[in-house]
Amino acid sequence: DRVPLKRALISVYDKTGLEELAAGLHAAGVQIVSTGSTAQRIAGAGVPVTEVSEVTGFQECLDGRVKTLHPMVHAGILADRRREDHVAQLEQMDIQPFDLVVVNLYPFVDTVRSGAGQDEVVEQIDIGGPSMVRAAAKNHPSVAVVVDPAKYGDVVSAAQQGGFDLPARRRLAALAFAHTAAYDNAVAAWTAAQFETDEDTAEASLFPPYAGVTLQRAETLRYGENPHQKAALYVEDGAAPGIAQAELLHGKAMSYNNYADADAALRAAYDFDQPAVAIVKHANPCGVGVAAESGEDAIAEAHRKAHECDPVSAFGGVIAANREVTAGMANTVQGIFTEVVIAPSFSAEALEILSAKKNIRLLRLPEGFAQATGRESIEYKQVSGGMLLQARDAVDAAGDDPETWTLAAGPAADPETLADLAFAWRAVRAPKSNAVLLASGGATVGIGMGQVNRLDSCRLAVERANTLGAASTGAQEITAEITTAGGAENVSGTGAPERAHGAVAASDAFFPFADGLQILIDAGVRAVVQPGGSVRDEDVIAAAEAAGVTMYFTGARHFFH
Ligand code: 93A
Repeated sequence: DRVPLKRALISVYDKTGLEELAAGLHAAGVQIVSTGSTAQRIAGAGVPVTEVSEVTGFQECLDGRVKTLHPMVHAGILADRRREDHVAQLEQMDIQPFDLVVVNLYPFVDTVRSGAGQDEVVEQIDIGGPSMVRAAAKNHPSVAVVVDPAKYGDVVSAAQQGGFDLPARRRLAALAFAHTAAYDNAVAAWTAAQFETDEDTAEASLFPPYAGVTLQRAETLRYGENPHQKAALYVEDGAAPGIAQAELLHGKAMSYNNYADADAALRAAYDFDQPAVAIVKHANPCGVGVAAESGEDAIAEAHRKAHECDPVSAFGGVIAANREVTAGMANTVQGIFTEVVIAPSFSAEALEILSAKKNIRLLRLPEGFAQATGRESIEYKQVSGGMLLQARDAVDAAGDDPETWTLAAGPAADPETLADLAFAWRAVRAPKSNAVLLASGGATVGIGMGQVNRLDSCRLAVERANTLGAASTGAQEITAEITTAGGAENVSGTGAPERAHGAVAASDAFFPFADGLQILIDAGVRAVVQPGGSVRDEDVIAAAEAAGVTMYFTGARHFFH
């Protein structure tokens, strides 16, 4: 089922590898037809080439808008060589068939990104290129189509070996259709956005009528959230680099849950400017810690603090660091069963220490990740029958800066308390709502998350602060205990410190009643930060005042579902 490559049509904007391709095809006896500057380049390399205008009998016109849009070209691509009537018609009309079409398109997306004006962008909407690509892909029983210079080596090999076989032509056709689909998606999204701007609804232009999201499969995963679910990783064309582009430096392939948890851990760790570590289990942080940039081995210190919050849950966790992983941090992590460590980099020594563990996955973030977490990006959430879009949440809303907070109750916080409140406010964005988080000294000490009422989140935060502390039992000990006993249930908190006492608290949304706050106050929390804005704020303020507890209102909310 091979179709020998006798005649090729080549029309490429990106001339990467063109000369080698043309020389290789010529050497294999393939006749080459080509457009304007592509033909020039081929001829320049000393390879014989026929201008497409010679084939069509028409000069390129309208500044190149019409080059290949001609029956001599399209009938040559579209004739089904298995059909006698098609073959006879070609002969009748003196049209020679093409066996190979190599095209890449005008750089539409790059032109949009360059900030070019409308007319310039419109000129980069390729018409003839996609027409040839789609025609060749449709006629894959007779024609091979190539849109990616990375495939030129395969093309030359195929030319030498009697052409591509049918399965190969099918795969190429699928890639080609995906390529033109992505291209048209980008054109549609841009055009819609222009229309919005014209209507002076620039704000809505973030969400054009047509979303234009193009996803390409990057990896088939072993399974989904559970072993009986099929799953794959797709990457978004043109998206800012993220977890989907991270590089696996060591360990088994990432699982579906690993990806989800690693993304959640990054969200938490990258909310901080100072060195920070977040440990995630089941998409929620079980510890977040920061350390002063100037400190000795700051990232190891941040990890130690994050781990001490809840060593029980940290067992089997996913760890994200926003600085290079050092040997110091690696030495601690290697003693704790950990699924994934993700960071911008690993020191050579850290990589060696952690690579000694077979079951850990080490991931390096793609270049430019830190800059990619901004508000300009869009988040999607699938709902049945459609998709919700929103601007990404970031800790840069009006009200996130402690300087803008209003003192609602109690004495103004001293600088140390204010620093803890600022930390808690950033950290509380990461757990799923309802979230209430206790912190002390740049570390979470108790996190209540994912509850259906805020009261339960307060109870959970306090209970976890007072039962899961590492200080009494020791992280290693607990880890060992779980490893042998096989479950967190077997770990008792007896003798744990009352870490809620003297801690500060943050709540991701306002307290609807005073009862939740009262639980925190009764546990000895000394300062609280929350958005404010409840109809019962007066009751909440009165409870704080009565206890002499400091309370700030931010005016900003960070729900996360
Ligand atoms: O302007 S077009 O839409 N009209 C055409 O007929 C046409 N044929 C090929 N663009 C067209 N092309 C594109 O020209 C190809 O997709 C390719 O990107 C480019 C190659 O032109 P040249 O060989 O002159 O560099």
